[in-house]
Amino acid sequence: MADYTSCRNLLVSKTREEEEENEITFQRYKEIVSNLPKEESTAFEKFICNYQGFWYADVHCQGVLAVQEHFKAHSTDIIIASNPKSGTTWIKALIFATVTRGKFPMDNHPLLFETPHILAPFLEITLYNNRIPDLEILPSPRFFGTHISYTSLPQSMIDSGCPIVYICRNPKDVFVSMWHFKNKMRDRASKPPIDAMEAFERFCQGVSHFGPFWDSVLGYWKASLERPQHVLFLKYEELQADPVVHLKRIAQFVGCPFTSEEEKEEGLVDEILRLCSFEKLSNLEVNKTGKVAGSSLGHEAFFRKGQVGDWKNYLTSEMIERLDQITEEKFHGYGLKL
Ligand code: PAP
Repeated sequence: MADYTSCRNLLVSKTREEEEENEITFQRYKEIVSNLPKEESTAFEKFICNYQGFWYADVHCQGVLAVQEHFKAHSTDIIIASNPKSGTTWIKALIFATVTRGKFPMDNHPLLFETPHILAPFLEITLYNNRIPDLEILPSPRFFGTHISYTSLPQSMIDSGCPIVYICRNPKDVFVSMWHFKNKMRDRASKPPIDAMEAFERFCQGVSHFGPFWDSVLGYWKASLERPQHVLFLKYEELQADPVVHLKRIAQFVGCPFTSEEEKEEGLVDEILRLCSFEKLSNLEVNKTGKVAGSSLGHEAFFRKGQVGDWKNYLTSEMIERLDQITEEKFHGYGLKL
């Protein structure tokens, strides 16, 4: 019977025919991507390309094209969207544990043995990476992650009305987290660390993976105002400050609110928050030593400090002023503060 780790089976082609079919399909995507505007990348690949106003590594852009053409949403799907380094791993774990509560004992929970990135796999990065997977084999509800901008989401996702939870984070912490992450990836590819100022300049210009950061955030912010029953907009900092309130909001939004017995007598809200805490997840064997499917990158790369305001330890006053000013200008008139 399929379980939530079945996604691992989707990451390998079963037959020679399947492999050939995928090769033909992706050859077409590669051609499209090769004709897109490009900029040199600050991560490990050579270039990032611009598609529908957003910047992607070539391989991720092929994934976006495949998702747009092939992904068929179910109304029961739960989509976890974000710009990278905004708290994706955390929110994936929280939503998975909340929605599947009662299905697994807490002392033998899938999150103790599997990374949140397999339980709620990324569409364009993991599942549609050089293949068209049969997602119908996954148990319901299906959990998917994505960094695709709201305006580029596949139409079937919008039409299905499935819940989309977006998490955003202060761009100063996003930049610092991304800078560390990219240096880890470059280290694995035997490349020297990126110059912090160069990376900063690119980020400010919007030339960052799945960016411009501000356009990603605004797209989901506007959608959450226009379709509040379909798009929930969360902030990493608010989740850190008041996790109980926000976890209950999430549960309500995805259609499985906590009963007062679950909350008060069984202490389930607190138990889920403990299970998904940075301290708990980052100390599990799977997250300390496991590797990202199909990559030499360790899961530990997704757990660094998990704090609000670490930017104070890295950014100069000029950098802070510049990022604050861009954020102020970009969000002016939209009623959004980060
Ligand atoms: P992704 O979008 O690339 O999948 P994402 O999980 O958003 O990654 O980014 C990792 C950040 O979330 C790290 O932030 P930091 O570099 O500032 O430390 C990571 O530490 C943080 N993070 C991961 N898990 C948790 C958690 N359980 N609670 C709070 N923060 C977390």
